[in-house]
Amino acid sequence: MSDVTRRNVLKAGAAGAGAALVPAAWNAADRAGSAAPAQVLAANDLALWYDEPAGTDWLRALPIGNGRLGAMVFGNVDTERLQLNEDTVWAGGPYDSANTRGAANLAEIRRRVFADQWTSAQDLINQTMMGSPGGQLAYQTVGDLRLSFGSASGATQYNRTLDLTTATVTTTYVQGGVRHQREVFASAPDQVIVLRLTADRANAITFSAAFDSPQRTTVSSPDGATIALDGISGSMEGVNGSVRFLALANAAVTGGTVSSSGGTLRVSGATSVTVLISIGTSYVNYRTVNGDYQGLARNRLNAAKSVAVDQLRTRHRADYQALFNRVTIDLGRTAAADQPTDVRIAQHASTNDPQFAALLFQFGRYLLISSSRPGTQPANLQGIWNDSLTPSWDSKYTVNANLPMNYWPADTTNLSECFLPVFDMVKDLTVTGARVAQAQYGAGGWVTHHNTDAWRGASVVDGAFWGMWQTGGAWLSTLIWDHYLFTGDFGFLQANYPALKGAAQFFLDTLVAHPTLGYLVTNPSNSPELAHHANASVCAGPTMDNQILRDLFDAAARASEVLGVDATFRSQVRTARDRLPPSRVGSRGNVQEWLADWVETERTHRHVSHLYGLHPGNQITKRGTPALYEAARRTLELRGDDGTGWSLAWKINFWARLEDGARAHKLLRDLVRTDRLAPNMFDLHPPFQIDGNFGATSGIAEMLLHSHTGELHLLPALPSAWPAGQVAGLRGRGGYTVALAWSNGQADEISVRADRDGTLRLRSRLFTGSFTLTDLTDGSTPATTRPESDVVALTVRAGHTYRAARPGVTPSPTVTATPTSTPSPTPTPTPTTSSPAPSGARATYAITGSWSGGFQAEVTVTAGATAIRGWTVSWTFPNGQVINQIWSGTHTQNGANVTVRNVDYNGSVPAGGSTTFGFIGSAGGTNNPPANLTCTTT
Ligand code: FUC
Repeated sequence: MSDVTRRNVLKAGAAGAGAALVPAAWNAADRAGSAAPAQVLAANDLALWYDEPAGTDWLRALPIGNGRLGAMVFGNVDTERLQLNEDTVWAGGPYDSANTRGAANLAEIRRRVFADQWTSAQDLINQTMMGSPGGQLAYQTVGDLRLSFGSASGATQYNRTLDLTTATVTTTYVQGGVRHQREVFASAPDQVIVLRLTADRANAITFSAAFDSPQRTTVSSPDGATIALDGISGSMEGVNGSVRFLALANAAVTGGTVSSSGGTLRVSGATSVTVLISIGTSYVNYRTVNGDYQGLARNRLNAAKSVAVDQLRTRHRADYQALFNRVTIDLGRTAAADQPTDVRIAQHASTNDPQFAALLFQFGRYLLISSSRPGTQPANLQGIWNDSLTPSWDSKYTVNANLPMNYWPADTTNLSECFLPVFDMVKDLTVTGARVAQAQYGAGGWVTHHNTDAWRGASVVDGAFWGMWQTGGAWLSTLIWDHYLFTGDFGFLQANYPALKGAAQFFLDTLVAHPTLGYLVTNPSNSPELAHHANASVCAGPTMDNQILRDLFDAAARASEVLGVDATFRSQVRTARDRLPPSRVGSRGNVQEWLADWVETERTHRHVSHLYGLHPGNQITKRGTPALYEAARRTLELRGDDGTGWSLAWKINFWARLEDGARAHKLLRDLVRTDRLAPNMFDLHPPFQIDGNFGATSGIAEMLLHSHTGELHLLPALPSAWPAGQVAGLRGRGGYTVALAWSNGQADEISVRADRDGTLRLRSRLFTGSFTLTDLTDGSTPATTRPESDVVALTVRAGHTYRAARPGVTPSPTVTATPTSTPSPTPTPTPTTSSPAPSGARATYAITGSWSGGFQAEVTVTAGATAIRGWTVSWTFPNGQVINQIWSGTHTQNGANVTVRNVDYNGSVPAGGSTTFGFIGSAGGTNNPPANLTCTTT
């Protein structure tokens, strides 16, 4: 099958294989006299709730997750179904995606592009530049755990909720005079899914439970209270399935009996039951798949079994709330919030329901916390929730829009550490992408095209029309710098600078001078997925590439300055930057999408890639580039408001940056429709794609706070639909945590906590009238300058909170409480390396990310001239640091002394090769590197 045909099949797959994720047209009628359950009111309406079970509809089931493990909870009275995921269960196995025929044909491909022979250039790309395989591999389901309770008849008082304040799904009903309750949560600290069943009459709980799966699996009963599902991921694209996994479910009962045989668990006459679900996989990293998956599953289960369920719950909540509670938002409440969640979606167009925007905002934060934690895989196209072996677009990582969008809310909504899996992935891509850079472009550095997967495929896939886009790795690398602007984490910048530098190096090596315009341009590339002439997307120097590369080169240069390294490279990068084509206004008054003033073949295409510079970038701004800014508005008018879920979500962000609250709010309402939001609030491309959820959360944050132009702009795009409200805990670049309250569409009070010393510029209409400004930390009145009528500038000090208010406004506790923040981490010292073991192997310890009270570190074991079979690394923590979670290694910690071994992971490393394990630790204050770092090998 040709690659182009293949892509068409993939597209059809959206309606075929992935059809389960496309809801049948659905509706939900107003419930007369409806009132939210007490639990929902207790959660301050931050809960999804329903008065009916999900039945067989996956898009009515409710997601839980701990970053790694995920489940969709159906809440049926007769059969509870937990559809299970583990984020490393991917089809296939390690592969090298580089196509060695590429480099030899590049000159001819470029010639054809510059000669406007685009489709013939595409033909040659399809013949010589496609990755091997020509498509990537899919994220896959583990299977289901089903609990059969018997008949549902006679059940009354049914409801189910997903409480966003506790990350718990609860199902309750009354049957036969007994009130039953099921509570399900996915614990990050204990790495298990917990299903707790209780009843208000003794000995009332009876059910049987079994696993099933579409994967190649076997089921068994390893002991009298446990069932097991042992399987292997599917083969795909000619790559054999190689991720082994073991799911275990164990039941502990009070007041009844439990037994297990033949893969079926039987609980009879219990008063309460705790079912623990543990999953281990053999995926170690993108190139190693022989981890001890059974040991991992068993160890986690055994550890959790020794913890009382109340303790599991307490630890889960504390861990989750430490993230979730950082941001509070209140946009007002109307009676619309008394209806079940599906009714609210179905009625949204005809009701005034401002609380729904707050719910959608917090749901996005919930999903990010639940699908992306330090040490896990990044959130993919479906986060971690997927019931299929052949999900739409493989449920992988699409880099030309969707993956970056997933992480837009990470820093702005104060979930900085949830971002870290992306940087781990980028680090992997610097290796696989370097291979592709070398083989296909004869270039240094690294490159990634429009998609990647668990194996870190970096080549061109799906055909030239879609895949021949060079700036995927570049875009991902800009996130390194942007993340640093929020956190000020020097150690993070230092650890990730090689990726930034390598991405820039690739373009220093591959940009070519345009034959007539003289600019340095990418060739071949495209403006994502859009034809400029019939069947031709491939071109040279599309606007999006130029904008991304300006950001990349700026980021690489500034990072090298901050780190005090690579002065020559820095000046090369700056010289190249100045030769990139500028963004231009086209003949229709729009931003030109390509170097030439072409008109797109599809006028309302979902991608609006050439406005990257408006959002997430900052090259098109109201006050900095007024002509382009107007052109951006015109571009959006020409494209129209319609689009897929993620396209609508991006447009919310665009209109917020255009400071048009009414239009941003209109787009938000467009997204809350039954064809764009499922009953369970999952965003619909359709089918389900999680980017729209994350994009919407980001968009709402962008309506309330901007920080992309060197100032904090408060309420830049407040719609009249939210006349009064409060938000606290949003983050701004520069290391600011912001809270504010408003009424009549105007800010009443603003508080800003600074992580770092510096100069703060605040823009708000508040400053056009009289106002007070106080340093709440020392009670002083800071001196200000007034560069513009609505701007104040002041010198701020690290750790101080500043409050500006209209005179007479009573301080609101939410706003004036020192907002939770990510304090500036202490500067991280350079990585520490052990002296060599007798085998010549060494261990290098580096901190790769820090946040309030915690940090992520990686230790790389590099073999010397001799191959090693196994390793042990030990060290002493000098400042009371504690390891909470570790991956690709097994650890013990006694006081300050840590030992990590490759017991559960294969630690063999060839001569000169290396392997890395990582961990998350807590650090109260100082976080100095370890003493006595040693590496011993076998
Ligand atoms: C890009 C988009 C599609 C979809 C897919 C996952 O190809 O153009 O709309 O989001 O990624």
